[in-house]
Amino acid sequence: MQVEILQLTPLATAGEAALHGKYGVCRWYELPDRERWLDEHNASIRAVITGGHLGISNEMLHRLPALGIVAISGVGYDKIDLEAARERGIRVTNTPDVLTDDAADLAVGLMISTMRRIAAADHFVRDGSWTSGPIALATKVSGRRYGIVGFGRIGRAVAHRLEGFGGSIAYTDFRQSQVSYRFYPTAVDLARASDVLFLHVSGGPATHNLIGREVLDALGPTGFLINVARGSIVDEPELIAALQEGRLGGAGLDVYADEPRVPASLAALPNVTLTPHIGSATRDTREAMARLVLANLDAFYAGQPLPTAVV
Ligand code: 8YV
Repeated sequence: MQVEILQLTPLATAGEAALHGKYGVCRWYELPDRERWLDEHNASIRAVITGGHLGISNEMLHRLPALGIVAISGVGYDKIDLEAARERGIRVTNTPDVLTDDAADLAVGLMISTMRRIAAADHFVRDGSWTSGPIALATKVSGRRYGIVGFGRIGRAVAHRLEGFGGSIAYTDFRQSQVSYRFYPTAVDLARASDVLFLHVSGGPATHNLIGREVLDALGPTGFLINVARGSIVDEPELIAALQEGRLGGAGLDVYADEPRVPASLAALPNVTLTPHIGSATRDTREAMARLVLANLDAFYAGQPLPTAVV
Protein backbone atom coordinates (compact mmCIF):
# COMPACT_ATOMS: atom_id res chain seq x y z
CA MET A 1 0.00 0.00 0.00
CA GLN A 2 1.51 3.36 -0.97
CA VAL A 3 2.41 5.56 1.99
CA GLU A 4 0.17 8.62 1.91
CA ILE A 5 0.00 9.45 5.63
CA LEU A 6 2.86 10.77 7.75
CA GLN A 7 2.33 10.14 11.46
CA LEU A 8 4.20 12.54 13.77
CA THR A 9 2.82 11.12 17.01
CA PRO A 10 1.45 7.71 18.04
CA LEU A 11 -2.26 7.13 18.57
CA ALA A 12 -3.76 4.88 21.22
CA THR A 13 -3.61 1.12 20.62
CA ALA A 14 -6.91 0.50 18.86
CA GLY A 15 -6.49 3.68 16.87
CA GLU A 16 -3.06 2.60 15.68
CA ALA A 17 -4.42 -0.78 14.52
CA ALA A 18 -7.33 0.85 12.66
CA LEU A 19 -5.10 3.47 11.04
CA HIS A 20 -2.36 1.10 9.85
CA GLY A 21 -4.92 -1.50 8.79
CA LYS A 22 -6.64 0.96 6.48
CA TYR A 23 -3.97 3.34 5.16
CA GLY A 24 -0.33 3.40 4.08
CA VAL A 25 1.30 5.17 7.04
CA CYS A 26 4.87 6.11 7.94
CA ARG A 27 5.74 6.63 11.61
CA TRP A 28 8.00 9.72 11.35
CA TYR A 29 9.25 9.29 14.89
CA GLU A 30 10.65 5.79 14.07
CA LEU A 31 12.59 6.79 10.94
CA PRO A 32 16.41 6.43 11.19
CA ASP A 33 17.03 9.00 8.43
CA ARG A 34 14.05 11.39 8.29
CA GLU A 35 15.51 13.87 5.82
CA ARG A 36 16.37 11.16 3.31
CA TRP A 37 12.94 9.55 3.69
CA LEU A 38 11.25 12.94 3.14
CA ASP A 39 13.31 13.65 0.03
CA GLU A 40 12.25 10.29 -1.41
CA HIS A 41 8.57 10.24 -0.36
CA ASN A 42 7.38 13.82 0.20
CA ALA A 43 5.39 13.97 -3.04
CA SER A 44 3.09 11.11 -1.98
CA ILE A 45 2.04 12.48 1.44
CA ARG A 46 -1.57 13.62 1.46
CA ALA A 47 -2.20 13.59 5.21
CA VAL A 48 -0.29 14.27 8.43
CA ILE A 49 -1.33 13.13 11.91
CA THR A 50 0.12 15.15 14.77
CA GLY A 51 -0.49 16.02 18.42
CA GLY A 52 -1.88 19.18 19.96
CA HIS A 53 1.42 19.68 21.79
CA LEU A 54 3.41 19.07 18.59
CA GLY A 55 1.60 20.67 15.65
CA ILE A 56 3.54 20.92 12.38
CA SER A 57 6.19 23.40 11.30
CA ASN A 58 5.83 25.65 8.26
CA GLU A 59 9.03 24.08 6.98
CA MET A 60 7.40 20.65 7.05
CA LEU A 61 4.20 22.02 5.45
CA HIS A 62 6.23 23.44 2.57
CA ARG A 63 8.03 20.13 1.99
CA LEU A 64 4.75 18.27 1.39
CA PRO A 65 3.36 19.54 -1.96
CA ALA A 66 0.43 17.10 -2.07
CA LEU A 67 -0.66 17.64 1.56
CA GLY A 68 -4.45 17.92 1.90
CA ILE A 69 -5.13 17.51 5.65
CA VAL A 70 -3.43 17.86 9.03
CA ALA A 71 -5.39 15.79 11.56
CA ILE A 72 -4.50 16.90 15.11
CA SER A 73 -4.92 14.40 17.95
CA GLY A 74 -5.66 17.13 20.48
CA VAL A 75 -7.82 20.19 20.96
CA GLY A 76 -5.14 22.85 20.62
CA TYR A 77 -4.11 24.04 17.16
CA ASP A 78 -1.71 26.80 18.16
CA LYS A 79 1.26 24.76 16.92
CA ILE A 80 0.19 25.02 13.26
CA ASP A 81 0.12 28.16 11.10
CA LEU A 82 -3.56 28.14 10.11
CA GLU A 83 -3.08 30.98 7.61
CA ALA A 84 -0.36 29.02 5.83
CA ALA A 85 -2.68 26.00 5.74
CA ARG A 86 -5.54 28.09 4.37
CA GLU A 87 -3.35 29.55 1.63
CA ARG A 88 -2.43 26.02 0.54
CA GLY A 89 -6.00 24.70 0.82
CA ILE A 90 -4.86 22.28 3.53
CA ARG A 91 -7.65 21.19 5.88
CA VAL A 92 -6.94 21.12 9.61
CA THR A 93 -8.95 19.09 12.14
CA ASN A 94 -8.69 18.59 15.91
CA THR A 95 -10.35 16.43 18.60
CA PRO A 96 -12.44 18.71 20.85
CA ASP A 97 -15.01 17.57 23.45
CA VAL A 98 -13.70 14.00 23.87
CA LEU A 99 -10.82 15.25 26.09
CA THR A 100 -12.69 17.95 28.02
CA ASP A 101 -13.39 15.81 31.08
CA ASP A 102 -9.80 14.57 31.37
CA ALA A 103 -8.37 18.10 31.17
CA ALA A 104 -10.88 19.44 33.71
CA ASP A 105 -10.30 16.48 36.04
CA LEU A 106 -6.55 17.06 35.95
CA ALA A 107 -6.92 20.80 36.62
CA VAL A 108 -8.97 20.14 39.76
CA GLY A 109 -6.61 17.34 40.75
CA LEU A 110 -3.61 19.68 40.44
CA MET A 111 -5.42 22.23 42.62
CA ILE A 112 -6.04 19.67 45.38
CA SER A 113 -2.56 18.12 45.10
CA THR A 114 -0.81 21.50 45.22
CA MET A 115 -2.84 23.09 48.02
CA ARG A 116 -2.87 19.94 50.19
CA ARG A 117 0.77 19.09 49.26
CA ILE A 118 -0.19 15.47 48.38
CA ALA A 119 3.00 14.68 46.43
CA ALA A 120 5.10 15.85 49.40
CA ALA A 121 2.88 13.88 51.81
CA ASP A 122 3.31 10.72 49.74
CA HIS A 123 7.10 11.17 49.84
CA PHE A 124 6.91 11.91 53.58
CA VAL A 125 5.40 8.46 54.21
CA ARG A 126 7.60 6.60 51.73
CA ASP A 127 10.91 7.98 53.05
CA GLY A 128 10.02 7.24 56.68
CA SER A 129 9.82 10.89 57.77
CA TRP A 130 6.47 10.23 59.46
CA THR A 131 8.27 8.25 62.19
CA SER A 132 9.85 11.51 63.25
CA GLY A 133 6.58 13.41 63.63
CA PRO A 134 3.64 14.91 61.73
CA ILE A 135 3.90 16.67 58.40
CA ALA A 136 3.45 20.45 58.20
CA LEU A 137 -0.09 21.78 57.78
CA ALA A 138 -1.25 22.66 54.24
CA THR A 139 -3.96 24.89 52.70
CA LYS A 140 -7.70 24.28 52.77
CA VAL A 141 -9.09 23.74 49.26
CA SER A 142 -12.87 24.05 49.71
CA GLY A 143 -14.68 27.34 50.16
CA ARG A 144 -12.16 29.37 48.20
CA ARG A 145 -12.52 32.04 45.48
CA TYR A 146 -11.90 30.21 42.18
CA GLY A 147 -11.07 32.22 39.05
CA ILE A 148 -11.12 30.76 35.53
CA VAL A 149 -9.21 32.49 32.70
CA GLY A 150 -10.88 31.32 29.49
CA PHE A 151 -14.46 30.11 29.58
CA GLY A 152 -14.60 27.61 26.74
CA ARG A 153 -15.36 23.88 26.90
CA ILE A 154 -12.68 23.01 29.47
CA GLY A 155 -13.09 26.18 31.55
CA ARG A 156 -16.83 25.50 31.87
CA ALA A 157 -16.17 21.87 32.82
CA VAL A 158 -13.81 23.06 35.58
CA ALA A 159 -16.47 25.51 36.83
CA HIS A 160 -18.99 22.67 36.99
CA ARG A 161 -16.59 20.61 39.10
CA LEU A 162 -15.80 23.56 41.40
CA GLU A 163 -19.48 24.02 42.25
CA GLY A 164 -19.00 21.09 44.61
CA PHE A 165 -16.29 22.91 46.60
CA GLY A 166 -18.62 25.48 48.21
CA GLY A 167 -16.71 28.61 47.32
CA SER A 168 -17.26 31.33 44.71
CA ILE A 169 -16.59 30.95 40.96
CA ALA A 170 -15.69 33.81 38.62
CA TYR A 171 -14.20 34.01 35.11
CA THR A 172 -12.75 36.22 32.44
CA ASP A 173 -12.93 35.78 28.68
CA PHE A 174 -13.16 37.84 25.48
CA ARG A 175 -16.90 38.20 26.07
CA GLN A 176 -19.34 37.70 28.93
CA SER A 177 -21.48 34.56 28.87
CA GLN A 178 -25.03 33.95 30.11
CA VAL A 179 -23.96 32.12 33.27
CA SER A 180 -24.41 32.76 36.99
CA TYR A 181 -20.69 33.13 37.67
CA ARG A 182 -19.25 36.64 38.09
CA PHE A 183 -17.46 38.06 35.03
CA TYR A 184 -14.28 40.12 35.22
CA PRO A 185 -13.02 42.00 32.15
CA THR A 186 -9.32 41.16 32.61
CA ALA A 187 -7.09 38.44 34.07
CA VAL A 188 -5.60 40.99 36.50
CA ASP A 189 -9.04 41.96 37.82
CA LEU A 190 -9.96 38.29 38.19
CA ALA A 191 -6.65 37.41 39.90
CA ARG A 192 -7.20 40.16 42.50
CA ALA A 193 -10.52 38.48 43.41
CA SER A 194 -9.24 34.88 43.39
CA ASP A 195 -7.45 32.43 45.67
CA VAL A 196 -7.01 29.86 42.88
CA LEU A 197 -6.57 30.92 39.24
CA PHE A 198 -7.16 28.32 36.50
CA LEU A 199 -5.83 28.93 32.97
CA HIS A 200 -7.99 27.60 30.13
CA VAL A 201 -7.30 29.86 27.15
CA SER A 202 -5.85 28.68 23.83
CA GLY A 203 -2.14 29.05 23.15
CA GLY A 204 -0.77 31.31 20.43
CA PRO A 205 0.32 34.95 19.91
CA ALA A 206 -2.87 36.43 21.46
CA THR A 207 -2.24 34.79 24.85
CA HIS A 208 1.57 34.66 24.91
CA ASN A 209 2.73 35.62 28.42
CA LEU A 210 -0.81 36.68 29.30
CA ILE A 211 0.01 35.69 32.89
CA GLY A 212 2.96 37.87 33.87
CA ARG A 213 4.15 39.62 36.99
CA GLU A 214 1.10 41.90 37.25
CA VAL A 215 -1.35 38.97 37.30
CA LEU A 216 0.85 36.86 39.57
CA ASP A 217 1.22 39.70 42.10
CA ALA A 218 -2.56 40.29 41.92
CA LEU A 219 -3.08 36.60 42.78
CA GLY A 220 -0.62 37.11 45.62
CA PRO A 221 1.32 35.20 48.30
CA THR A 222 -1.67 33.04 49.32
CA GLY A 223 -2.81 32.48 45.75
CA PHE A 224 -2.37 29.35 43.59
CA LEU A 225 -1.99 29.12 39.79
CA ILE A 226 -3.20 26.04 37.88
CA ASN A 227 -2.19 25.61 34.22
CA VAL A 228 -3.17 22.61 32.06
CA ALA A 229 -3.58 24.71 28.89
CA ARG A 230 -0.31 25.91 27.35
CA GLY A 231 3.03 26.88 28.84
CA SER A 232 3.20 29.87 26.48
CA ILE A 233 0.36 31.57 28.37
CA VAL A 234 2.58 32.10 31.44
CA ASP A 235 5.78 34.17 31.69
CA GLU A 236 7.69 31.23 33.16
CA PRO A 237 10.69 33.18 34.56
CA GLU A 238 8.27 35.55 36.29
CA LEU A 239 6.32 32.58 37.71
CA ILE A 240 9.50 30.97 39.06
CA ALA A 241 10.61 34.27 40.63
CA ALA A 242 7.19 34.81 42.26
CA LEU A 243 7.28 31.30 43.73
CA GLN A 244 10.89 31.63 44.90
CA GLU A 245 10.26 35.04 46.52
CA GLY A 246 7.02 34.00 48.21
CA ARG A 247 4.92 36.41 46.09
CA LEU A 248 2.80 33.42 44.97
CA GLY A 249 1.59 30.60 47.22
CA GLY A 250 2.01 27.71 44.77
CA ALA A 251 1.40 26.36 41.28
CA GLY A 252 0.05 23.17 39.70
CA LEU A 253 1.48 22.83 36.18
CA ASP A 254 0.97 20.32 33.35
CA VAL A 255 2.48 22.50 30.61
CA TYR A 256 5.70 24.46 30.26
CA ALA A 257 7.46 26.99 28.02
CA ASP A 258 9.95 24.53 26.47
CA GLU A 259 8.56 20.99 26.81
CA PRO A 260 9.82 18.43 27.65
CA ARG A 261 12.56 20.53 29.26
CA VAL A 262 11.53 22.02 32.64
CA PRO A 263 13.83 24.56 34.33
CA ALA A 264 15.76 23.07 37.28
CA SER A 265 14.80 26.15 39.31
CA LEU A 266 11.11 25.26 38.87
CA ALA A 267 11.64 21.56 39.57
CA ALA A 268 13.47 22.45 42.81
CA LEU A 269 10.52 24.35 44.29
CA PRO A 270 8.56 22.69 47.14
CA ASN A 271 5.30 24.58 46.50
CA VAL A 272 4.55 23.23 43.03
CA THR A 273 3.03 20.09 41.53
CA LEU A 274 4.51 19.20 38.13
CA THR A 275 3.00 16.75 35.61
CA PRO A 276 4.32 15.98 32.07
CA HIS A 277 1.56 17.32 29.76
CA ILE A 278 -0.91 14.55 30.58
CA GLY A 279 -4.11 16.56 30.17
CA SER A 280 -5.67 14.02 27.81
CA ALA A 281 -3.43 11.07 28.69
CA THR A 282 -5.90 8.37 29.68
CA ARG A 283 -6.58 5.18 27.70
CA ASP A 284 -10.28 5.91 27.22
CA THR A 285 -9.74 9.48 26.06
CA ARG A 286 -6.82 8.77 23.74
CA GLU A 287 -8.86 5.98 22.07
CA ALA A 288 -11.74 8.44 21.62
CA MET A 289 -9.32 10.99 20.15
CA ALA A 290 -7.93 8.35 17.79
CA ARG A 291 -11.45 7.48 16.62
CA LEU A 292 -12.04 11.15 15.83
CA VAL A 293 -8.74 11.41 13.95
CA LEU A 294 -9.75 8.38 11.86
CA ALA A 295 -13.22 9.81 11.27
CA ASN A 296 -11.69 13.01 9.91
CA LEU A 297 -9.26 11.10 7.69
CA ASP A 298 -12.01 8.82 6.38
CA ALA A 299 -14.20 11.84 5.58
CA PHE A 300 -11.31 13.60 3.85
CA TYR A 301 -10.58 10.60 1.62
CA ALA A 302 -14.30 10.13 0.89
CA GLY A 303 -14.75 13.79 -0.03
CA GLN A 304 -17.27 14.19 2.80
CA PRO A 305 -17.62 17.06 5.34
CA LEU A 306 -14.99 16.77 8.09
CA PRO A 307 -16.48 16.03 11.57
CA THR A 308 -14.27 18.47 13.53
CA ALA A 309 -12.72 20.91 11.06
CA VAL A 310 -10.72 23.92 12.24
CA VAL A 311 -9.80 24.97 8.69
C1 8YV B 1 -2.89 16.56 23.34
C2 8YV B 1 -2.89 18.94 23.92
O1 8YV B 1 -4.06 15.95 23.78
O2 8YV B 1 -5.12 18.50 23.29
C3 8YV B 1 -4.15 19.27 23.22
O3 8YV B 1 -4.14 20.36 22.60
O4 8YV B 1 -2.14 19.79 24.23
C4 8YV B 1 -2.50 17.60 24.31
O5 8YV B 1 -2.99 17.34 25.60
C5 8YV B 1 -1.71 15.66 23.25
O6 8YV B 1 -0.77 16.39 22.55
C6 8YV B 1 -2.02 14.36 22.50
O7 8YV B 1 -1.83 14.55 21.15
